[in-house]
Amino acid sequence: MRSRTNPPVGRTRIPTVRDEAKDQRPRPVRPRFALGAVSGALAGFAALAVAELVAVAVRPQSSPVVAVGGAAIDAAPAAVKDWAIRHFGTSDKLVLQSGILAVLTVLALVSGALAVRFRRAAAAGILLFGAVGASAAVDRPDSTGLTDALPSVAGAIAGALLLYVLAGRLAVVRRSPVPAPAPAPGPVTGEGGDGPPAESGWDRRGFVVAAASAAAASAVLGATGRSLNASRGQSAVVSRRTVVLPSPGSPAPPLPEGTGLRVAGIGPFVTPNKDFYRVDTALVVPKVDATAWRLRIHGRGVSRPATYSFDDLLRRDLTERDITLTCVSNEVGGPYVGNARWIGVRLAGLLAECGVQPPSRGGPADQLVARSVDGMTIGSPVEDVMDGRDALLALGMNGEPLPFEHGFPVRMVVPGLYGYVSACKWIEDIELTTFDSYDPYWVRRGWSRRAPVKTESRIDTPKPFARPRAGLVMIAGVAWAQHRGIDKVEVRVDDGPWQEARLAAEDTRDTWRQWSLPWQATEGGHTLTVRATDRTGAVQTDERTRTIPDGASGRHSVVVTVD
Ligand SMILES: Nc1nc2c(c(=O)[nH]1)N[C@H]1C(S)=C(S)[C@@H](COP(=O)(O)O)O[C@H]1N2
Ligand SMILES: [Mo]
Repeated sequence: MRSRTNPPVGRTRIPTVRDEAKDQRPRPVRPRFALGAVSGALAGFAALAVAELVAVAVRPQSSPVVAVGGAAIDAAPAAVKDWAIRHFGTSDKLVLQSGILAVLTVLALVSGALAVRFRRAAAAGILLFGAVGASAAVDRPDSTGLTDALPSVAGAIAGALLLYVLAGRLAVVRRSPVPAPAPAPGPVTGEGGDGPPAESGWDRRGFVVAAASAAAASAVLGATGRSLNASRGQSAVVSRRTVVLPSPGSPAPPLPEGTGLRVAGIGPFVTPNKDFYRVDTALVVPKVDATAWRLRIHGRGVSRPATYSFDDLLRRDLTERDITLTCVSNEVGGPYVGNARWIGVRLAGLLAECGVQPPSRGGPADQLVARSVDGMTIGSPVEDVMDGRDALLALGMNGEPLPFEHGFPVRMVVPGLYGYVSACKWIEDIELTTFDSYDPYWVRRGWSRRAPVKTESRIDTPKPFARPRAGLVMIAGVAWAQHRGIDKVEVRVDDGPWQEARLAAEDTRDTWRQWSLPWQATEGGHTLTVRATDRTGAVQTDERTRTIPDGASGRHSVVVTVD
């Protein structure tokens, strides 16, 4: 079969005005792949815009990009996710969404190019992408049902129709080889003064008009949808603004003098909320209305299951504590650790009220599974939560209600355990169960069931590859071993002896400690290494392990060149 793009000269050609103006040189029929690709992109854009608008009526999380992104996060192997957190940090979600948009763009361009030849099939392809988005949305753990499919379905139908129409405008109107003496009727605009319409071979003006109006309409719909989605959750915002945190019955002891060292390059002892690291799987931060929020406690050995409102918790005797939170994905020397003053309800008291006994006192449940409004599940040892440590259902962080990013209205915080086994944000359900019978979210993805925080230390200054002047240089940083406490920090220059650093005052054994060591720096390259010893006498191991499955180990080193 001959290629249709290269018809034999003189057999098929599209006469144009220019043809007539010049000689009757034949001109091959060229499928307009580039314009097809543009149509595809417009169709994709329209689909997302319509989906965004429909998501306003359903819920922002049901929009296809968010749903597919969420599914991708859940499906990604632990190593990939860990890598993403480490390399992109808090912008990992932005990178993911941009990646999804890039893939969608390519798919749209290809569909559009194909539509020039296979109009129906390409339109059906757009519907298929819609089906993928719809099923991702319905399958999300926080899905509210089939309605979550609506944004993807509506978007796909709009996109498919648009592609079908635009590709129709691009379709070549085949004419006989002899130029028609008079304008022929056809699906063309033709009223303009630019020549006989049918002879242009395709509906140029119709295409431009349809494409431009589709682009404009999509931009308006999409922008409207975006801003409406962004302003959703107003009731949650209002409910947060009206929270007044009572003064705690058990306040945190005043910070001792000197918990924070005055060394440039080392952060404050209490991490401000705006600087506090954020690690979670939520592409859209849940906006929970505190007045409608409930927490249910139930499960094995819960003789008195109960449901609490936010006001129920606010009215209780509140406890305030400084607790340092650490992410299991924090590499040696990494930034995913922060210290805050939390205020909330002691979890042990609440559990006892519900009749829960820890395993050491014969309770049948050894795992407490916290579930969030977005479907995250986080499992902590019941024994740890009830052993007397300050495991909190936190309502406040550094003197204000929890920021939405950090779990408003209520989250868990348990000293000594990594966040993924303790710090459930946007919590709404606590189920008492066993480690044998239930694996929560991260455990299903290869992380350990139990994960106490490892003894770690970090050099904050000098920075890697810094070029300090010879002479006195302050080496300083932080060390943490929550719930055991830090006893000693030592620093070694190159292969020299371990030198004991000066430790800042200890707040509690649940918080990190700053340290510093003055160093008479001599010219040349040097490697600075730190190690901490916790109060059980355990020295931070030299053995390097990855973050998976239960947290990185090893010692932080910084290489500097002294001038
Ligand atoms: N609902 C929910 N809670 C969550 C997570 C999450 O993805 N979803 N991530 C956990 C992890 S891995 C950590 S380290 C802490 C981080 O808390 P932060 O973002 O307030 O620092 O939250 C924990 N709680
Ligand atoms: Mo984490």
